[in-house]
Amino acid sequence: MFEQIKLGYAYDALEPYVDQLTVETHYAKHHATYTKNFNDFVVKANLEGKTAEEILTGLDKVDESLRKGLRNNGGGYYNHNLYFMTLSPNPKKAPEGKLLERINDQFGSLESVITMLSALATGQFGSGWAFMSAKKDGSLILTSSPNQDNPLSEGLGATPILALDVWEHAYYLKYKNLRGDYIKAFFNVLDWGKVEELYNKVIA
Ligand code: MN3
Repeated sequence: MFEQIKLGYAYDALEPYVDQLTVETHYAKHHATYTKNFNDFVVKANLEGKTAEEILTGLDKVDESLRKGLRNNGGGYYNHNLYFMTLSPNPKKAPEGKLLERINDQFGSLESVITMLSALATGQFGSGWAFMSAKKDGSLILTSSPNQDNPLSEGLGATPILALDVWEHAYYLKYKNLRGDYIKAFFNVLDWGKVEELYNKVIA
């Protein structure tokens, strides 16, 4: 059984950047529903015991009638776990160590990564996500995806370590049509310490 991560903060803890009602609805309704539906599909597809990563990278092997449900709900389960675990009311404002070195080598600076991710998130037409993902060799990729897809289900050979949700349910109650303002706010509560921890796990 897959379970939602436990939130390490109260629903109102990300105010004023992400409002209480949005966090509560997003976590307790949207994420909870993806998780329930994912578990139902996992049972139907006889995939119990596999990790979410294994399922999302192996979608080509499952019965076609179950593939879309696993892709959408497995992605929804996985992406939201990543999203909620990397947000914090007391975020570390920049990574250190290997992740910072890699960012500087590949993209020049943390500011340019934030600018590029913001552009990907702004430019994602309709519902979707922007991701920073890491490959085992330490390289980073910045991408965007529609729906609940991610670099695992897209077969990019990289593990997401930062997930920026730009579905309207992630911001509409507070920011209405101003997706750009929400994206700016997201980076105010993004915990680079957690992103760094996830990066170090991928390259270990
Ligand atoms: Mn969402």
